[in-house]
Amino acid sequence: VANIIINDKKIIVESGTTILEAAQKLHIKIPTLCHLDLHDIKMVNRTASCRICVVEVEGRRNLAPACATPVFDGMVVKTNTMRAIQARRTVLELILSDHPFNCLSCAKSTDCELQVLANEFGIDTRPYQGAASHYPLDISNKAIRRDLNKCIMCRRCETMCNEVQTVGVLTGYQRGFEAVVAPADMQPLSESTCVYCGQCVSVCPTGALTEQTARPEIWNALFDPDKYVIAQTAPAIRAAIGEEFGMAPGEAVTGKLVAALNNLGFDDVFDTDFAADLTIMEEANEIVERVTRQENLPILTSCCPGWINFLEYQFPDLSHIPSTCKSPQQMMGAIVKSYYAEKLGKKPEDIVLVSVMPCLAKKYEAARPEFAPQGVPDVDHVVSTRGLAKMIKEAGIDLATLEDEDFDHPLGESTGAGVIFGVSGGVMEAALRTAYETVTGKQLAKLEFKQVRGLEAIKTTTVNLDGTILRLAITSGLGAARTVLEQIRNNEVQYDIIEIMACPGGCINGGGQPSIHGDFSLIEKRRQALYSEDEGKALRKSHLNPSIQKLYEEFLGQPGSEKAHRLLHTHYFP
Ligand code: HC0
Ligand code: SF4
Repeated sequence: VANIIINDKKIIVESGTTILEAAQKLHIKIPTLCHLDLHDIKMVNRTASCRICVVEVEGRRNLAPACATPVFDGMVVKTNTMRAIQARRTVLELILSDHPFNCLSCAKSTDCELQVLANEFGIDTRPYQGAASHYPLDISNKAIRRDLNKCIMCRRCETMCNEVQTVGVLTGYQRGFEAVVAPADMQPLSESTCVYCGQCVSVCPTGALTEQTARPEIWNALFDPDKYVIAQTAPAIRAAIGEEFGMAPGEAVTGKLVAALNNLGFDDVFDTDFAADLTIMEEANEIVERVTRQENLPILTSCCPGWINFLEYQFPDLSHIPSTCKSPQQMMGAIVKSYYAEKLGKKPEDIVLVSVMPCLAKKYEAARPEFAPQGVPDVDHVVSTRGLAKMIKEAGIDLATLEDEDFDHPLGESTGAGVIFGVSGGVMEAALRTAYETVTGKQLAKLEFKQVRGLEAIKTTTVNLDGTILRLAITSGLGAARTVLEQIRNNEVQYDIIEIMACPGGCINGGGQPSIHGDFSLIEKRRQALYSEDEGKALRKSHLNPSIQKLYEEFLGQPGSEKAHRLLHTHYFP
């Protein structure tokens, strides 16, 4: 251990601790733009590239970057001397000398870490005028917008893409003034193997990585008298959108979210949780079939478009393992544009379905050509949690003060099993609840499968379903997925069912969620919000959802029927 003193305060810390970490323990704030500590997955971006965190260490001539300097016994640190503050200001001014000053029109405005620091330092002019970068915008795809002119080389995105997700698209490129973090040969993202997980966007401190927005198209649809406009909202939205309106993290705001969507003028507000229940009906059926026949195991639960892209690029030899079920987002689309369109007496092209998703890959998924039968997309537009919060604010609605409202029916009715899809382990648990009861005809004594819960990147366990032992693996974050998929490829492990979510922790930590600015305790709070909502639901098993039962009676027949296959199943790997 090391006895140290920071700003006259004594503390004892483990040796190897950095000055920054020790200062955090003392609640002393040292600003930084590049540092990022992903506690849950034990990954740290420690590039020490921004140099904002410099401090004075007694006995040393040079200022030390707090994020990369380990403490030693007897160390005396001062974080707020004139010299340290002046050095930070100079670094900031140099960063800003090659940064566009268009904060007003930047998508990241009011949520930008560079803007906050510039404001805290009272920087209101550009003291250094030098060469300015002029890179073209990368708007090559539906999900992510890259503006290299706003990149400050913190390399957080590189850590996410290379180390956490192991996709390896974003890397340091060129040197000196020309240096940027970009795909090889400065390709646009659409020509790389980017899976659009959005984890780079989540951690970008500035407006260099943001999302593509469909807000103008959605406003146009809402004000078009000839369109019937429907919203569906993903499980994870309700656990996070309150944060954008100053509500306590982890407060589920389902009723207020529905009220806000009604206020915006949607004709119907449906719940993707309904479609999650529907997915479970089809998927539990497929699981039981494949496990009984011992065919194409493990079965990989459908859901996350990030892993679908990842599998298509990196594991084409495992094309037999994914479930053929579409994701809930796409199942909702298929049902709205068929069953519900018939009920309304409307043509599919006169209905506009808008998905509210915590995920940027969902924008890409909705635009996949296989999900536009006869050229009419099942899902027309996708807006992120952040994007919807902007629309709500734009309309002058204060979500926090709205009275709760309920989803419209029939496609707004859901069970607790649908709610927990938004967290890692949730799809597995929902599938087990239904698979058990449909196979055995018995009632589950205990609904919760706690062994599949939690934020660990890889969870493995077995469950005994009335004599059938199922071997399970649940992973979140694509690096963890790679580890398990490689073990499967090499026949080193045998699993019956696996669940993969591209984002660490699941959709609650998706690339479209409100920024957490490095505070991972928010993810745990969002996780708890969804499990509490599950606990509070009258029905907690997908097969008990009365609107799902009616949908099968009136329209689909049985799970796995020919019609269910035509509308609700798909094949990836083009
Ligand atoms: Fe998810 Fe989904 S649970 S991927 O994590 O399956 O985005 O929240 O909407 O589609 O339901 C995201 C979240 C969804 C889908 C659902 C699944
Ligand atoms: Fe890498 Fe994901 Fe960002 Fe694509 S979206 S560049 S895969 S981190």
